Amino acid sequence: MIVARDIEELQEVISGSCVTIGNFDGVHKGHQRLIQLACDKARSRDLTSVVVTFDPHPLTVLRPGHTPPFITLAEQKLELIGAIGPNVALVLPFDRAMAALPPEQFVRRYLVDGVRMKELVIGYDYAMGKGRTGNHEKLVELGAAFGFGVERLDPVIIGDAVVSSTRIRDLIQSGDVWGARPLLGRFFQVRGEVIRGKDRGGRLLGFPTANIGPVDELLPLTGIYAVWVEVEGEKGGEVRPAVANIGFNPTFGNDALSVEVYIMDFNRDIYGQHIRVHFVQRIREERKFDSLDALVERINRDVLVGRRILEQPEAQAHATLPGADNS
Ligand code: RBF
Ligand code: MG
Repeated sequence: MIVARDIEELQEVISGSCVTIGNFDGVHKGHQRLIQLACDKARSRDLTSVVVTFDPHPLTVLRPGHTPPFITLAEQKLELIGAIGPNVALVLPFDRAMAALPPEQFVRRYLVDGVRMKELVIGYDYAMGKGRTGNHEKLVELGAAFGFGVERLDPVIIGDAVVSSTRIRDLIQSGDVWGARPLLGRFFQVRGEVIRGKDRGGRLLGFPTANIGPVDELLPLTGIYAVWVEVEGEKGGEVRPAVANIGFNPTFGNDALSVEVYIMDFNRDIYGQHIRVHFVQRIREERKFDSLDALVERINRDVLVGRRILEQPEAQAHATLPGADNS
């Protein structure tokens, strides 16, 4: 997949394209189907498949300070899109000027002149441009004028409701990471660098934890989770069974929020390394314990429960593959 950030890079190489466009936060089952269809359609018409998306996410420009936390940051989003197999990802830098473009101008500049679009595939609720005036009807009209076809897909329904980024965010923020999995087609993942924590997990409790540095994306509800951890740079992207705690460590008088993982059967120093945490299932909420012994005893049990969860076949499938379809 070629990743381009402006249309000049592409004009020489594309003679006709099938495009899909969106913010694609989470690259969920609905997005996956859209992108897959754009790829299939491109192949059958001898067109270049192009996924158009934006960075930063338009909401950070349109509603600064009021954006939801995102399910995927730019880097993971591109990995997930790339795994589906389009020829090109066009990542347009979104700013106020772009936001102010009427749909006809956006379509002409970026899609028709930019990537020579012949076919456009959009989601059921897609609308572009100022005031979302570039809806399906408008795009069909523009297609007639500029010479491209428009196909609108039905929503993907899982468990009686439409798959949407908002629904997935709600599930994750309520701790139901297991429920989010079929909608994502993979486990919800958080990435970060291992930073120094309070250094009391190993010393005091016998459970050293890797604390993850400032996490910019969405975080699950506080609590204890069964997770898979990938340590960057390990051969073959090995995944390790682990339990995570997202919380304030109330037993020690409420620190700042921390995200930490106790990796089972592991004793390497991984400070400064990047890790990926795949959230499989929530085990319990964080509590204040009356003694260190009581906390240690409970963590021991969490590890056993975590192991048991991770042994389930559905908890294992393809946990390492960024684009994997685990549903
Ligand atoms: N700290 C708490 O105060 N309450 C808890 O319920 C709690 N549960 C934990 C469960 C696991 C699996 C792990 C790894 C840690 C947990 N901790 C909990 C966090 C513990 O306080 C922390 O690891 C040490 O304070 C070191 O930072
Ligand atoms: Mg720690």
